[in-house]
Amino acid sequence: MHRRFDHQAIEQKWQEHWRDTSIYATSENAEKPKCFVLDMFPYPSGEGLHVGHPKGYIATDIYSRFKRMTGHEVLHPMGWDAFGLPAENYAIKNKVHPRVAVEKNIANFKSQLAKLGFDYDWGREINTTDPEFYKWTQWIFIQLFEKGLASESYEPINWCPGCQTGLANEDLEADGTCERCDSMVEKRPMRQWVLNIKAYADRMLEDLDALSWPEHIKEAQRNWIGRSQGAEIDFTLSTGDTTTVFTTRPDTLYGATYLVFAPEHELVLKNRNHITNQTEVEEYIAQSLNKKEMDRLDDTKEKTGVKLGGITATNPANGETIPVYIADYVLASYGTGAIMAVPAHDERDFAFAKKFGIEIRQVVVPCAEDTNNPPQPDMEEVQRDTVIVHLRDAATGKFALLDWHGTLEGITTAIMGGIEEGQTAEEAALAEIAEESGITNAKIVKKMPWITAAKYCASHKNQNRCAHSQVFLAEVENLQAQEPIAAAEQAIHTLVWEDQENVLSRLVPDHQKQIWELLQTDENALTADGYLMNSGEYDGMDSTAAKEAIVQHVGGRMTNTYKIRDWVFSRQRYWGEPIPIVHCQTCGPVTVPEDQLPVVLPEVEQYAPTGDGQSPLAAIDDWVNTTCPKCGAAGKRETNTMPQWAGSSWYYLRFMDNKNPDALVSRENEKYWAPVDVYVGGDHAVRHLIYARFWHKFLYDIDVVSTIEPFQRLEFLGFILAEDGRKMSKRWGNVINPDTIVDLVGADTMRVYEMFMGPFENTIAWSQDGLAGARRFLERVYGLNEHVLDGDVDESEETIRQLHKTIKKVSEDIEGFKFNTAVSAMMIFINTAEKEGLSDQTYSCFLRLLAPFAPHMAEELWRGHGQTESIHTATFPAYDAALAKDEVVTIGVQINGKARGDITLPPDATEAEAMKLVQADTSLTAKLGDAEIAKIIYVPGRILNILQK
Ligand code: ANZ
Ligand code: ZN
Repeated sequence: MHRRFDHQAIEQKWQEHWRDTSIYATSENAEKPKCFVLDMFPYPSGEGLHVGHPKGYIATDIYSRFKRMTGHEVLHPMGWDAFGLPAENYAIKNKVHPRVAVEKNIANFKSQLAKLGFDYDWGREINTTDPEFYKWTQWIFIQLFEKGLASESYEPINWCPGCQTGLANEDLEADGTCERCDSMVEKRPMRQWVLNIKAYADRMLEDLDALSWPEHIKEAQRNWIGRSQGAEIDFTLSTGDTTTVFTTRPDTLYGATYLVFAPEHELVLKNRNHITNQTEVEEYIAQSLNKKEMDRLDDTKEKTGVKLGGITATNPANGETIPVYIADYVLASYGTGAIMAVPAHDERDFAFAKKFGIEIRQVVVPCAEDTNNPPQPDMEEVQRDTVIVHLRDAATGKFALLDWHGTLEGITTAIMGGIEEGQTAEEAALAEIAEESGITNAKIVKKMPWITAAKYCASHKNQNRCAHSQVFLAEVENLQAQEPIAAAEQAIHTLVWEDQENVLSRLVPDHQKQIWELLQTDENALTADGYLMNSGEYDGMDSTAAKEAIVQHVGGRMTNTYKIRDWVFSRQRYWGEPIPIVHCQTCGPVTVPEDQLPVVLPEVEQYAPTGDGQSPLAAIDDWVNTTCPKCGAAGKRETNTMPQWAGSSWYYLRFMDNKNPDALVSRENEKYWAPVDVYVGGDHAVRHLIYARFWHKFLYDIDVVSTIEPFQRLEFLGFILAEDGRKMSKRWGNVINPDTIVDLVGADTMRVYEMFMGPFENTIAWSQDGLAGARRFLERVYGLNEHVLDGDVDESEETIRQLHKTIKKVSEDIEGFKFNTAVSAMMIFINTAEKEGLSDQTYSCFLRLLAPFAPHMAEELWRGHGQTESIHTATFPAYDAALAKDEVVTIGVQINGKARGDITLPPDATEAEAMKLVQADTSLTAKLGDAEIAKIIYVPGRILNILQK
């Protein structure tokens, strides 16, 4: 008879018991190795949790329980990121004080989390809005200020008209809208606090390599930091000023035919009296200030600009006088806000120069090596000037190609040949057409603006050649007028006419292909590397080598520039940490002394934003007016507050020592717990993870922490979508509340289901059928005691082997965050156990494997089996490697008959098990796509072939 699996009674009973016996309380226990497992702490929204939110919390719960059972002292805390716009906007909308709303929301979150049976040590709880917490956020700000990393700035910043506050670059979507409210963000000049995050850019880049983080997050961080290696070069203006440009291509300096300033550049303002077309210039400046950065960067829009009348510059490489423009495609905030424009080799400059009729001068020759006849290392290189001609028959649209014979057998080219003494390139082109095709009435249609080159070995001459080619497009109207081709020419090649679409594939070697492609796109700059031309003494030098040489020659400096901007750190809103600064007429900004921290956020009547660019705090006179901590004169408090990201930039440290009144974390506790061993969350590839790394490195520099990185390992979680495949949202009415699921099938079932859904990092839709499957599995586990053998009956060899394999698999999979395959290993185990029976001891081992996943049921069965201590403080079973050894084979997986990958499985695995592995392999599922499966051919131990409709 099956006992009824009464999840409600069981779960409630054990949750109370665990709480009463404090089995999850954490201490700094030097006897044990530590493990700090951390979730990205939530912002307690008014909506509460939906079933997607706990996915990461379930994973860390399993991981932390596993670590506890394998002998670690575990820190697995939870807290609240409760400052910031969402809390404040919610409060304004619902007409309650943000503090009251936050308290209520936290209570709700806690009750939701409690139902899931998590092992948090609530004694470590933190809340970023608690003055005892934000005291230390303010303390860090003061340290930053004192080290010169926090300062006031007056640069125009992003202003969100919806949220009525300034924002950091990180708070904007790619299209320039506010990440919170979707309003289009404007630029507004206003006083603000900024943190110099750029000072840490190099270290943040370099230290990424050693982190166990998903590669895509590291890449997102690299891109956000955006280091460009290049040089600064000084140009002299006719006004006597010197201006510095930043360039990634100093090798192209000889091709810089004009200079461009960002319209906002200070030298433009400074030199306004020299400018002869002042009105035009001022109009243009006004116009660009109104443009969004997004539009200014948009390369599909036509370039605009104005030449500065009366001002020229000198190119420091060749002494040439060049014109100076202002144009909004140059941004004031990047590099030095001024560029040397090289239209031949930069797309934006190319488009601009075409429009304004500025000289486009090629200085880099893209050069290909002929792979069929590569240059030989010991032969001398000879330069040759050549022409390459693509000839089109106007009547058929076909192109003339030459199939070569003899030593050049296998090569197919356009018509080509050398330029003789005294010949122009055009004359040479027509002469080659006549010689090689016998056509004398061809006309040149187009001369390509660029010279290209190929290096090859002319073995009959025992020399390497570097052929510089002018490229032409020619056309013939009437093919009748064809002269016989000389016998000597006929012997070395055959002329064939090819359709346009076949030309590219027919051409050999690569250089010929490149030329053809270039011919299709003559509206582009040449951005590739090569060797230099038109560059004085540097002609012929490789462009990479020429960079430093030219920079040195003109007295420039090799340097880096970064995309990452200063972190705009002030918000004109109420619900944030007050910035601990007093403004004094004589002393300027002065920090609040440490013994006066925290600067407590005062109570206000009106906490809605004022919209005039002032924080609501500015209206509270008796709070604002104070005395200067330095000189005692009258002073005014800073009324801007910190951004939402302040508290989360260091909160993980406070969990290590959350009640310490004297330090944000004691040295001993930090030494014991740091760094976070595993950090789990999604959605914060840059912002939070960049800010926290920056603050951590700063805290390292001032000797508060002992590690250079906060989060050694990061596991990125894939989200759970609603059953309809959309994001869960009130808007779509598809939100599932975890409370409902817990009432219906129990927390253990929901936990097992969410882990079994698929690979942890995948985004997967919720399925009620899947949930039912997890429940059936647990019901079978619940009845497993009926298969426990009497003490005098021996367990089968198969059960023993299966147990050890399962222990091994579950241990390794928890460590590797492969929870789905850990669950499936346990499912396979109970198949065997039900069939073969299992010993008392095996039963108790299995319960301990299950405990991290289904803590309530495991505890219930464990105690029912005569145990008096909690299963969660028991030791995780170890396996015997010899018994766990899997007899597995790797078999090929074909999709529609094509080999697409492989899976590793026992030779006797079923088709369903094989398909499960396929489903768990993202590269295979990607190849499978959505097409329905028509048939599966599975030969155990040999092959799996999936045929689709
Ligand atoms: C001359 C040049 C020649 C450039 C060439 C490129 C190619 P990344 O890679 O994004 O860092 N640049 C510099 N400052 C700029 C600014 N404030 N606004 C707009 N463009 C700016 O880009 C660096 C390149 O972007 C620099 O190198 C400069 O153009 C331009 F064949 O200098 B270059
Ligand atoms: Zn003062």
